Amino acid sequence: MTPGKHHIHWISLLVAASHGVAMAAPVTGTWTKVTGTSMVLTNENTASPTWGDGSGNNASASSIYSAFPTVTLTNPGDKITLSGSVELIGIAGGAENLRFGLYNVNGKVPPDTSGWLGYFVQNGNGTSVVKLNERSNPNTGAFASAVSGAAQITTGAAPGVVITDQTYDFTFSIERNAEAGVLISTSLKRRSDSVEFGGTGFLDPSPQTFVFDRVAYLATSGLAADKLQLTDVDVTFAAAVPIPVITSSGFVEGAFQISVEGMEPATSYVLKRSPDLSSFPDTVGGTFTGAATRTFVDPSPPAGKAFYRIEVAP
Ligand SMILES: [Ca+2]
Ligand SMILES: [Ca+2]
Repeated sequence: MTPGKHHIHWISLLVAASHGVAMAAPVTGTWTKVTGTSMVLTNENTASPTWGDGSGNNASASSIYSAFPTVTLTNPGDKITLSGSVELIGIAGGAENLRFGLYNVNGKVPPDTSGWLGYFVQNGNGTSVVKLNERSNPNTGAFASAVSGAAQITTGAAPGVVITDQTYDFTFSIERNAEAGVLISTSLKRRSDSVEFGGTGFLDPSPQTFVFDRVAYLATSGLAADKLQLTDVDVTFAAAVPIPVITSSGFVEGAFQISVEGMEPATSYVLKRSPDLSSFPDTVGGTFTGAATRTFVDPSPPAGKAFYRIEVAP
């Protein structure tokens, strides 16, 4: 059988892009007070800092932050997600402006917390919309300032009801896309009834940074909080799994070879063959695992024609 009698019509990879393993990464401080002269911050070396002591307006007009191990969104699909919950205690009924976000310290040395890059959201309240802001590069403003060094980039729907003394679950995620933009998605959802006070999303085509190393919160004087109890603050990084590609294929001394790069070493792959594309009933060789590159070989291709694809092994 000579190679000229074979007709290999179609070769493909049956794999899907996906996120790699994402490990929970509690943000255990040290949580640091930036503003709020009399505010009492405790549990500052845990992922559940207590912000304010519960006395009248103790947490009003105050802000806190923590560092976390630097996350860089290098590849399309890389994603950072902040999550946790906050119980609001002793807030004013008509209040708003709980702010939170993910930042890049941008070379600033404590106690200087101006000039950070990144994004933060301001909660909506009643008929006030949610606001998402991006820090300007460069800037000299405070990290949670919406009037200095930041630009509002989108809004989200007003919740339609007033924010109250309850527990809220929050998320704030930033994912790099293939065009070197970032997709931002935020939420601040009241646990008792799922009313959304911080929901918005935006595709920023011009990020000022892909590096994040700070999480920070501000409670304005309008919120008039006595205390905010944060619980299980977490920053998780999910690295994108590279998409495998076929780099070459062809006959070598009567065998048909298919070379692949970019496989996930922890995943098993197998070469499958079809006579007619209606299904791929033939398994060629064993499963392969343990490396990113591999040349799959069919030592005895059938006469006539054949179709091949490489699948993730079941
Ligand atoms: Ca109060
Ligand atoms: Ca931008």
